[in-house]
Amino acid sequence: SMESIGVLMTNQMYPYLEDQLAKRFNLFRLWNYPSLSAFAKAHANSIRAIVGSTKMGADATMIDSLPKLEIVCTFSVGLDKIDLPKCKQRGIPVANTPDVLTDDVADLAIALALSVSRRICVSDSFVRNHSWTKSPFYLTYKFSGKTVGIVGLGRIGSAIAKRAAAFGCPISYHSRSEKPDTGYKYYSNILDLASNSQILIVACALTQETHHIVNRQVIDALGPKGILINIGRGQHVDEAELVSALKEGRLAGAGLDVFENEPHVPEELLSLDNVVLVPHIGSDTVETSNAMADLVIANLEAHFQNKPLLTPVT
Ligand code: 8YV
Repeated sequence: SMESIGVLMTNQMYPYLEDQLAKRFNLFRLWNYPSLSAFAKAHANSIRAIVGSTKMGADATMIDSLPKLEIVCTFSVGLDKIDLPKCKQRGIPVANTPDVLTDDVADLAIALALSVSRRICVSDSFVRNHSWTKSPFYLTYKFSGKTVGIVGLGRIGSAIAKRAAAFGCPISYHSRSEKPDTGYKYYSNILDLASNSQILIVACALTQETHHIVNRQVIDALGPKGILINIGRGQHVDEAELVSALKEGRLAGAGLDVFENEPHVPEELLSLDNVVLVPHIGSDTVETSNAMADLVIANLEAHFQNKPLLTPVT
């Protein structure tokens, strides 16, 4: 039985995951304590595992304050909130939740591209506020056949490419290196990708190299008819530059699941009708959240049974 093993959850994520962790382990909830240091003072030596999320992962301070820490799991595919070099230095394995969320995040990217192009949200309001009885809705733009540029052709980027290809969209991508046998056009420079795309979709991991990878130059290369979709991380995009480009008509529209300072969204975006804004819901379906939670549990159990992790981060 693993009931005596201390596991620290960094914040409230998903009730099913919390229930399952509480059933199997000695679960500690960091949010019930006034601070990390107050928690560590009382329980540091009890904690052998951290379960983190995109809201709060495991930074160097947290890792350093838990001397018995053996494993870090994150309820996310993204690893940007985990100090990986620190984990490596301490010999602490890390597990995330790849694959199970790929379809949902790719679906949302396409949904945002369609919603921005076809003005789904604005036209829904148009019906609800009775505007339709006064005039027809204005014309929108096609999504099918538009050239789609994908930043990051990993699991999620590839799933987006496959979907967009089914809409007849020619696909290009940018990543650190060219991938073999994709059938998609590769650009080693994101500016060239943006110049040759009508819709640019950000789907890479957040690292030092990809912070603000979409800057003013990239936005201007995408141009006044271009649409930006971001299902990666808010920090991939220089948000202030995005806002001014949208306001000044230097970019046609944007569909955003992620923001630089979540849950805060720049006030100026809220009044723009050429943007679709959703609250970081890429993987938030019942099916996928359950699968992610089960994967977190399975990784923890594997670790404490001295078995290989299911989804180790290497
Ligand atoms: C969140 C995500 O984990 O996996 C990621 O990296 O950003 C999302 O899937 C999800 O919203 C649960 O917090």
